Amino acid sequence: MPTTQHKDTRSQHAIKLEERHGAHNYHPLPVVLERGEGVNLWDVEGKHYYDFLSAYSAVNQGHCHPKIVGALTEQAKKLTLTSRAFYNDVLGEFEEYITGYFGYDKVLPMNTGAEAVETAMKLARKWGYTVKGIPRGQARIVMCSGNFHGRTITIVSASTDPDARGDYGPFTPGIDVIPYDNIPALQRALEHPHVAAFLVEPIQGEAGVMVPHDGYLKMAYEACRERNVLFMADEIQTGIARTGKLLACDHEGVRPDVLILGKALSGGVLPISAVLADDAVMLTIRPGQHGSTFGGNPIAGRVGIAALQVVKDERLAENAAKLGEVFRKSMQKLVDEFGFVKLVRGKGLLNAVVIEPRKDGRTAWDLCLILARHGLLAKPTHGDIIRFAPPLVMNREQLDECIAIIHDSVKAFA
Ligand code: IF1
Repeated sequence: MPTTQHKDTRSQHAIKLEERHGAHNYHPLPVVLERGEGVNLWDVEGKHYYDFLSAYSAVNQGHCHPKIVGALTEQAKKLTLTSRAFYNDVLGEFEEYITGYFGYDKVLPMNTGAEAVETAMKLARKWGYTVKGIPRGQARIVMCSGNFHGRTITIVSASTDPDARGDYGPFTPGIDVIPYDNIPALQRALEHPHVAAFLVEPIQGEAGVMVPHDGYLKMAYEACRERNVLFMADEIQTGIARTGKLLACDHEGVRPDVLILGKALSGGVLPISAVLADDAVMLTIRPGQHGSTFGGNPIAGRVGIAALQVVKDERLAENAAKLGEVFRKSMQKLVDEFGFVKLVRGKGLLNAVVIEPRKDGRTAWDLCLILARHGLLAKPTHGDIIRFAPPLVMNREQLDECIAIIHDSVKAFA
């Protein structure tokens, strides 16, 4: 028998390289992407996919948006980084733009989401000691079970996910974890006089797109008001038009005391995050007390402005609201047609479908493999949940095509 010379495809090659040389802290779907444009992705073999993850909502504006990439490349040719040891001619403009856009006195720019969450937690403690009068070293921050706010040691100190937390102790003290979507539990936690802040996701993303009951955010905000506790919203995933409003808190008319943004603040071209608050809170941090080498760099400033402009110019919140309704209605039809499709939930274009694992052991992972084969990329989580979150620049025709793909894939899975 002639020996067959097995030559790896380009996909296999790329996967093997990562396996061999990269840390094994991820288990990706076996798709190797090379190019993106709007809602479209192509792999190294040239196969086309619709993106239904949007890099966890970082590319709300679509892949490689020309205005955002244009802002990036123009500024990159001129000045990339000065550090904050000096002023640069972009940062102030960005700060004016973003504070006007979201309606806050001040912004503190960082890079990743986790850094912005850490910043908010430091801000809460600082405010707690210097304004609220909490005895030094005693401040507490209330957070929710099922939360996901990033991966630093302090943030995973608040995590209830054994994978996120396991073997990373000792943990940061001063964090109280209460059940999500539970006002009595919050009220009890807030009785402690040393609570500086309540930090919450308006919809829990990682937990599987857990949408709290109507009125939860409003009641939580009021409970915080009553106790002189800062209401801090992590809108890193839910913000910037994803749920059909500029912010998920807008659905309940809640204005967080501290607003945390990341991901889509750059449209996915580089890490940009930000914490917004009014002077009474933000000015408690004085020069030298917090910072970052890259936070507020000129490229980030130009990209941030462009990314937020695109959201307004292209009416992405309205589009997310409209297409979200269509999407959930179609998924509800799947629930009615296929017994193992348990339910659909979400807001705007942040949605999840829950799949009952099959008797033969196949899970949401296997359905995602079928979806990929049919040309649609979505990510399974917790074994039985598939998150569906396309870029917000999708149009109705594309969505209809995607719904057909999902239908065919579910049928093939059944
Ligand atoms: C990964 C999940 C999403 C976030 C919220 C802060 C951060 C995130 C609400 C930290 C980050 C990510 C990180 C990403 C997977 C992802 C995720 F599956 F883990 F849950 F989006 F749903 N607050 N979310 O969702 O932001 O420091 O990463 O910039 O691979 O860990 P970051």
